[in-house]
Amino acid sequence: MIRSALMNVMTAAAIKAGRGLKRDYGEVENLQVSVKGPGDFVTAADQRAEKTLFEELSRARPGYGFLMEEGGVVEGSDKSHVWHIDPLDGTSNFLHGIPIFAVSLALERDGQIVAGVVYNPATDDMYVAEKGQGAFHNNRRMRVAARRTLAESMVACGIPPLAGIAHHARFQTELAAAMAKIGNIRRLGAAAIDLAMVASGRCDGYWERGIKPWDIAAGIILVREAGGFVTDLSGGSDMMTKSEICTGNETIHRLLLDLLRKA
Ligand code: LIP
Repeated sequence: MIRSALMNVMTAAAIKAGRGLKRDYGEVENLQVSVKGPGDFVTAADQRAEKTLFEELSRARPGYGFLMEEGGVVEGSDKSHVWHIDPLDGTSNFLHGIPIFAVSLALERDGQIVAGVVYNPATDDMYVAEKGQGAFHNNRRMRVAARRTLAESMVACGIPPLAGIAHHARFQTELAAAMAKIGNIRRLGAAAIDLAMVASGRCDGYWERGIKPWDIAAGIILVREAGGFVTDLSGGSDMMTKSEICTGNETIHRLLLDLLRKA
């Protein structure tokens, strides 16, 4: 396990925010049958979680900046450090009572992601990584899967929602190519969880277009510290600015990237 002061701060903040989300998640079940539905309630739950994370991290590391899904950019006096915060990744799953969502937070130091935490409070799964110290799932070291062929692999993806119509045609082409080569394809609905599945060896790869920096910041270091490869869909390292990602062990990442490029 990672015993650094930084990881203690991050996991404590994630657990506190997750405690509130888990309470709210229980209420969402009851709201499914309400006429208005749980939409507004989920937005409030998302904002409560983000407020908890902002308060806890500001107290522990005064001066660090923030890039948050709900609250946007908060400039800090310490220009070397920025928190990347997604208080509730997998919002639609949460809204529909599906227990695949996470608190996702990462620390960027001098332009590099140096630590990440992905915590699913519904299942009490804590995924952590810190640069040079490895990646862990509930304190057990994680390694990416060792499979070497797409045919034997399970690969996660991001099916664009109705609102992501700009990505529909490209995804349909990619999915057709992927289905012709990959053993099993899954759509979990939360990028942070997708990346935790790759880091923990449950999924062999993952790709998605149209994701946000806060969706993937923590998961990127989970995969890298678990021995995996992460690039954008051109094979470069501009995932956060291009809002796209391709990941896996060295072989599967290369095969998946090649497949998608040719699609
Ligand atoms: C979600 C991502 C997911 C993507 C969804 C959505 P959110 O983030 O984690 O991978 O496919 O469209 O962007 O909105 O739940 O934080």
